[in-house]
Amino acid sequence: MNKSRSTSLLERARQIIPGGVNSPVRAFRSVGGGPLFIKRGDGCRMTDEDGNSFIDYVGSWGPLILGHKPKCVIEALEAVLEIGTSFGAPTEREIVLAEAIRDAVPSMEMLRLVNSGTEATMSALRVARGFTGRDLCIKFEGCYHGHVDSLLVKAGSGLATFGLSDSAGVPAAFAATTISVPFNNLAAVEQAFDNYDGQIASIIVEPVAGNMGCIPPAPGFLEGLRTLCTRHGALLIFDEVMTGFRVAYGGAQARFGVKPDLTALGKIIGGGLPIAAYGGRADVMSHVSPTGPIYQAGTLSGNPLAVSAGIAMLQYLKAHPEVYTTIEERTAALCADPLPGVTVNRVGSMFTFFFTNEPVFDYDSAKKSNTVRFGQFFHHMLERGVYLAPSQFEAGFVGYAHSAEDIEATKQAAAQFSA
Ligand code: KE4
Repeated sequence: MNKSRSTSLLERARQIIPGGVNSPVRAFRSVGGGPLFIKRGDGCRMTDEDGNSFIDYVGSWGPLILGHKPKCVIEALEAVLEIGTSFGAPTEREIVLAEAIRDAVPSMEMLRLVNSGTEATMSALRVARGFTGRDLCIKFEGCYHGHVDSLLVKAGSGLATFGLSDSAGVPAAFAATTISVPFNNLAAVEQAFDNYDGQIASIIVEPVAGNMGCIPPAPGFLEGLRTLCTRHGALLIFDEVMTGFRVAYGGAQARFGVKPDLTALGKIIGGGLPIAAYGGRADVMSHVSPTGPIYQAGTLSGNPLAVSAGIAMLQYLKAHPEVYTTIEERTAALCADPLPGVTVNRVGSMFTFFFTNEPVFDYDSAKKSNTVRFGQFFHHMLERGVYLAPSQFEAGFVGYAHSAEDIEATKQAAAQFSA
């Protein structure tokens, strides 16, 4: 595969952008080799600067549930350009999008639009602290909620003790406000509440983990978190930036029937444009400035460009429920009959091929995967025109633009790999 233009562009990019990328996972560091520089996307395909074409299972890390350049979004963007891109003042469109989100996710009685998933989770965390008057938060090892200082932590020494900074530049004091426990481990959560009862403002969880690879909630796990939060007066935050409008029109909370107090959304609600949202119980959100003492703001929050794309996306998904049945069927087909030595986890249209024979139910079990073999598989597939997420610890996504033929071609390419 000719990569000469990507290679030269990477050298040029590295001179001015750290690692040549605007987000670390794009650098292919965990699979080896250099990233491909993409020229365009069309439907389920991307074409790189050397003219190589790929079936794309990253989909911009989740937003592109309808594939690249869906007609509904492009038409909405073309239309809104007539009136402008940003005003820094309220517009009717923001109400329309907020109402569409609440219609799909009724637990979000009130919400605020922001510009990234990180902003959404950071704000939800602050709201939980401001509402409860407590400082601590419980998160789960392997779950990622954006680059929020206090959430860039790795598990502390004990099972349910304070986190340790997992990034340079994060003060230990910030990390110490987060208790990191194993995903799918309710006993560890109960232990944390016992250790720090009355001090825990929230639990934040990816209801389906996607950032250590795809890991479903164990039966009763989400229900258990709901019970514990209610019992201890903490707020349950579902980080649905990835699962929102992905695993169901109403997100994981609809699919699993568990109602959080706050939800963070992103990715799909922007239709590929930068937009996110956080929200939940009206009695909680009414504490957000200017109606309450919890401050949160954003210059481009609710800008008409991104909001118009989001409205078009959500209106399409609401009007076409067949999107969900189709992508679920296509992903099930893709994940059927895995290679020897591969464990497949799937929820709806998000999936991960773990290179391990063991079940994968938390971060420790995910880390048993053979990341070298995954890297070899990744490049094997890339050479055959299939673009997977460039890390064992990421989820892949099937969108409505992936045809049955694309799925079959992908399976044929995988079948040629000697596990
Ligand atoms: P952003 O700030 O990247 O918009 O969203 C952060 C975020 C929050 N919550 C969840 C559950 C997420 O998956 C993310 C971002 N996901 C990663 C993919 N693993 C984005 C890819 C990247 O970092 O470049």
